[in-house]
Amino acid sequence: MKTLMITTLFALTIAACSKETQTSTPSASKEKTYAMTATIVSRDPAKNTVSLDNKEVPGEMPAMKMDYELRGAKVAELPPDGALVEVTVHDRSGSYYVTGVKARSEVRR
Ligand SMILES: [Cu+2]
Repeated sequence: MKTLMITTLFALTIAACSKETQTSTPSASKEKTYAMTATIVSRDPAKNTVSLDNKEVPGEMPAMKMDYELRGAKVAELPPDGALVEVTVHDRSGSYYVTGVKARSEVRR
């Protein structure tokens, strides 16, 4: 039952992002990358995924909470949960993963 719930939740978050990307030209093999500022919500060391609560990236990703696979590093090595970070999002036609997670000092404006 828990698996079903997680799967459903995952499908919903993907759908939310897909809505944004469907308007752009579909290109199955192209990978798009962009920087995103987010707060680390939680992590799953077994799957090496990290849940991020991100700020809006205009034209790419509305502000939302979403799970991402982390590549090139272990989630256990990331800054603690609650930390503000800057990540590189890799978007392969609606399939997402992140790299280059760096702690970011608060920017006051
Ligand atoms: Cu998203």
